[in-house]
Amino acid sequence: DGHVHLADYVPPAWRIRHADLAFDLDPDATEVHARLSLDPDPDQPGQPLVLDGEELTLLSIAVDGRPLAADRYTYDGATLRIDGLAGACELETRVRIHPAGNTRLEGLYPSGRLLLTQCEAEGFRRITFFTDRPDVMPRWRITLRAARERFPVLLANGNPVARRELDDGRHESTWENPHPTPCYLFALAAGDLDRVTHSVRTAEGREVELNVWAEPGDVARCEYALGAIERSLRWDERRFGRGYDLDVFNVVAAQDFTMGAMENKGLNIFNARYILADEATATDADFLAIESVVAHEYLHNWSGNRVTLRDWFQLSLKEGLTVFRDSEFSADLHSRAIKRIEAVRVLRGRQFAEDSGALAHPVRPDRYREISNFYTLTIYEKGAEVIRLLHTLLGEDVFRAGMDRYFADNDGRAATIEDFLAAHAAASGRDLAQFALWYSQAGTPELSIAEDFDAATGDYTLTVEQHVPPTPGQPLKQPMLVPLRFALYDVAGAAITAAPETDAAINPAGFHGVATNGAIVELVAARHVLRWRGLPGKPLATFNQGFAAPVKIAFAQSPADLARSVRVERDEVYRWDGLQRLAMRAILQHDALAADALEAALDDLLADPAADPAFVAECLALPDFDTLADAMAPVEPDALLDARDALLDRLSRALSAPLLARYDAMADAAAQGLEGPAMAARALRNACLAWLTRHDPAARLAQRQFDAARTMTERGAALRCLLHFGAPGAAAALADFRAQFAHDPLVTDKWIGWVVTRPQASASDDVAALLASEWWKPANPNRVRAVLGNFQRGNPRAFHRADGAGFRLVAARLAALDATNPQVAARLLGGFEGWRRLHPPLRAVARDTLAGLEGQLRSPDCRDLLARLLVD
Ligand code: HT7
Ligand code: ZN
Repeated sequence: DGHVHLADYVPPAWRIRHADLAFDLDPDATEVHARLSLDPDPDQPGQPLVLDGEELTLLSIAVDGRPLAADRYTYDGATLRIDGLAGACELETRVRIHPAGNTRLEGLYPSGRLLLTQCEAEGFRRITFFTDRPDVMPRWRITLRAARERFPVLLANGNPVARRELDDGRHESTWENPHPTPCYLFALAAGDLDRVTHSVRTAEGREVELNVWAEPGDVARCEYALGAIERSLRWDERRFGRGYDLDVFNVVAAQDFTMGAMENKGLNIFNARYILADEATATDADFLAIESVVAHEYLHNWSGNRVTLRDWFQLSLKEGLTVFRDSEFSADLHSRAIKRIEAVRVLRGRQFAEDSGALAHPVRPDRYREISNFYTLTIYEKGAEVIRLLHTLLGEDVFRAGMDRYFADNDGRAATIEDFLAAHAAASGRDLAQFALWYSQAGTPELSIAEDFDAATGDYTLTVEQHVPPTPGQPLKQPMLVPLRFALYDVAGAAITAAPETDAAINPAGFHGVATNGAIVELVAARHVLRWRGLPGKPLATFNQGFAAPVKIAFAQSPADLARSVRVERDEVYRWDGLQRLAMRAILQHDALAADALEAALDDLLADPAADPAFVAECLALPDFDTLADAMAPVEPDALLDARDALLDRLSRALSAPLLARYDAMADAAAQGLEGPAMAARALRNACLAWLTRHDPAARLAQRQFDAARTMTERGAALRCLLHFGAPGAAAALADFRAQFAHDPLVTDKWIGWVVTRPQASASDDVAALLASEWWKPANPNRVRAVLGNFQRGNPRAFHRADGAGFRLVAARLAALDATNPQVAARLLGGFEGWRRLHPPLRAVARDTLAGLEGQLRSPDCRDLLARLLVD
């Protein structure tokens, strides 16, 4: 059926002990000479050698120095097969490839004047014949040769070992990577690159040269990324005891890149948007994203590279773990609460939608047709949540012991999620069998909590029921192990510390009950009862502080109690979440009491000098479309967005005085600088500005901020307000901004993003105009995301137009995009994942749009997605 199945795993019949590659680089015809030292698996003798190879022109082939006769091998365009090899041998192939014709940005491809590679997941087969799977891990020697003038810098994995001049103006550079490394981590970069550099001595005493490379005009904007590498290196030493293991760490910025960045061993290649930054061209959010992606790729050196994957089903073993690690890095360096709130926003808005849509899958899928379609929010973000759950269950010290054990036991190996859990089970002495369901069951667990208070006896009970909804291919689910944080407060707001009764009569066997700190109950069954006896009054219960468990909670509570819990509870994530819930009730249930309570709470927050301005800004950001849609069935986009707008209008009008006061009072604090307080001040000022502009038809405040801005954070937010509220000065401001940054593709992506997210149905006309303009560059993934990705994900009003114009705008581009870059096309197609939850008329339009794509999309990526989207 075209699927690869987890259950079918068989170790490779041949191992590659060493790979020696030599490249003669040329955009039009690159020759790759590979010498592979091969060993047969003694447990699988007599197997043919089968190597992957795609779009390769085979020039020569030899075994142990002797050319191989044509009848000794076959190549069908996908695999090279050699029968009758007796034992360990050396295979030598020479192939020709055509980088200039590579629009898929997989394998070796041009970006501007550079030549670069992207091999994860299965791109290395487009470079040379190889066993393109992660459990084949040779050591590497890589030689690059190219014209010196055109390609003065030649970089590859590992340490540089030799350089020399050749004839005809060419030169050669040789690299050695002594660590066993799968081919998906192979990389080279060649071209006219400049760098910023900094040397550090690691805790183990190794001198390491850190370099960030970019096209010459861009290096001035690489300093921040360079600093972020050093911070990541230090943090991994401190928090996980992990050191760096080569003499150089190179990072290259590329304008054309399908994803965010790639953790190739010793040579990370980045989308330029996650490297280039200064205060004039990058926002505060950009700086934080750069630091976090730099950390993510750096941290992969242990979680992914030193310990790699047995097969692609284990993808979350490196991605979920590395997202957990990078989020801890950011939390340790900046505000833990803000980092968590932002992660929860993404999780609840986007991952929960994935989990309840047509493309839902477990953190470890058990089959796939196209692995590129599994670089998802579930693998990354939910995968990180599962690691966080383990951390919550075990505590920092035991978790660290488990991680040490995992790294020690699996260093240099291709591991599985079982290996990971075994290390933690051994370190903690806990049975993690039920916990493992988090990896195999898709869907977001739902907890329904009911309370009962008997005023006569003072007995208080909480009944907690768990339900995991059906998902494609998984109709029935078992209860998961959920560590549920909770607290009870008395009428005076003091915490009730007594542990509940959880006796055997009312709880299932194996129930762990309440952890010793009294704050966590480990749910293991579909139903639990917690009982407190003899309380003097009805307590106030709060749940899931820190959003410790990635679950949905339904707890019937009055708006007044919810608002009181936000005042009583100290956990900032809970407090933010409580306000979000009031907003959801106001929007989705038109609950006027919830709206009143929200207004009062925000009024208090705006007046509270002790509140972190960044936190207040988070509270002013009402739940987004995805989060609201997840709680509505069926989804009526216009009704939902009208109700959201109505609440925003009401709140911003009622709170205009404190909003303006806060905006003005923070002007000084928001002046230049990347320190936390300055960023926080800008975040809150910009949040206030967006609310205030709703009732400022001339948008005077936004215009003033635009004219006086010293940073992109201020200028960009002001321009966005001018555009989104149709201010009289919007067109002139846009023209001015566009001209100022015409030469900069990343800043051009920004204004395009603000134009296409104007929250009116007519924004689709602006998108159509952009698609017909000189700014539409379909070969550049960042630009495709700027125009179509932002429109689809960031403009729910126009994308969901009742006449289908929004859907068609995206769909009409898919066939052409699919022919050039299937992964970019597949991302956009995946943006239709929620179509079945739309209300009937719009659902019919979506179905027709998707059905119309059948037969038009040729790549395995898009065909797989389309089939999953349309299956009944
Ligand atoms: N590990 C990297 C994944 C990635 C990728 C996957 C498919 C196609 C292109 C790609 N570029 C990068 C990124 C990361 O998670 O660190
Ligand atoms: Zn990653």
